[in-house]
Amino acid sequence: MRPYLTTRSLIPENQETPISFIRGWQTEEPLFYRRNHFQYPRLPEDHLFLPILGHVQQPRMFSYQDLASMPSKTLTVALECAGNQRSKFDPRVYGEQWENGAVSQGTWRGVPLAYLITLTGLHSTAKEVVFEGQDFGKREDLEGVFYYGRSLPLTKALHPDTIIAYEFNGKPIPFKHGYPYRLIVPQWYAMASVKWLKRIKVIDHEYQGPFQTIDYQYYPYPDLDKGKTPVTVTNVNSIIQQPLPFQILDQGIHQLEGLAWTGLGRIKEVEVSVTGGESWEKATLVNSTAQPYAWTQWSYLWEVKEKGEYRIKSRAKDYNGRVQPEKPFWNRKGYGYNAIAEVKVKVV
Ligand SMILES: Nc1nc2c(c(=O)[nH]1)N[C@H]1C(S)=C(S)[C@@H](COP(=O)(O)O)O[C@H]1N2
Ligand SMILES: [Mo]
Repeated sequence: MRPYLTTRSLIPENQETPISFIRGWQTEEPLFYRRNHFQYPRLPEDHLFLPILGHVQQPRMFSYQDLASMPSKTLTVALECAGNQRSKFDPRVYGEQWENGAVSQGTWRGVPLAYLITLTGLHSTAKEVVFEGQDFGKREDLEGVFYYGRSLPLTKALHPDTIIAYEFNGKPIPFKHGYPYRLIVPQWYAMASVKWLKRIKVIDHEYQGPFQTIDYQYYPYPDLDKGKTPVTVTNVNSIIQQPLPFQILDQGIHQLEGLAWTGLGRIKEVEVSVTGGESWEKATLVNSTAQPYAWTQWSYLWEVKEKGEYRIKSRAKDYNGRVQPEKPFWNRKGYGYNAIAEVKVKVV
């Protein structure tokens, strides 16, 4: 049997990738996780035109031909949903109950937004850039209808690797992943990478859309809005792909395998414990320096002589000194889970 997506909800479609079975550099479309707040949009006739307007000197409308003829960048980027592994929070929290498959990696080609902004110019009052998707619908907590929209501060919007993508893994972006244009924001959790871009608007204040100010905020207290902070940069994280949870293994040598990624710099080290966290050994990193925004594969040869139950753990560190914690940072909406990964196995 071949691996398949696991459905968390059908309307809207939320499905996780079979991450234990993903090898190599790119997650192909059929196995790439899907995260949607609304039903898929119906694209209007003018969907190939992308306007940039607002606090710019010269509003512009870009056609597909315009974009395809401009200087482009091709980046391999691990996209992780901020709610990935939400099901592991204790006490439990509301929201899609993702296990560890709301993360995938693709190669995106597109035009740096900074390049497009050189063509429109900016007003001195410009503060944020708002990205609006074509998809819309109702929310449980507010009256009315909302488009999916997010903003970026100017510094991140104008980062040379923030791109308006029009290709995924060498082809036009698949419809479910944002055709024809998708914002790709490397290093940030994937809520920032707005699909089905409808328009881009430069504003002179802080964007107040609900996917910015209500969702994708860390709420540290169970029932208070106090102390909320926005979800932005992806935490340092790792997972164990092999062995599988509760796998039964023979005595002998086994290759432990997994992935590690971070939104700040690069992965420096992955440590593995086969003793439930008492002792740690360094794993071997594959391609840790190949692409700055891609995940790193790790492996470790484990020789097990004694029968019994084992708790295998992995812990990643990045070059910014961040390391996966023992316990996750609990927050009311369940974002940013990155506690040390664990898999229990039995050796017989
Ligand atoms: N227009 C639009 N963009 C969106 C979303 C959405 O619902 N609508 N979901 C965001 C979230 S929360 C995630 S995790 C990623 C999921 O991207 P994928 O479905 O390509 O995996 O898209 C982001 N961009
Ligand atoms: Mo997400």
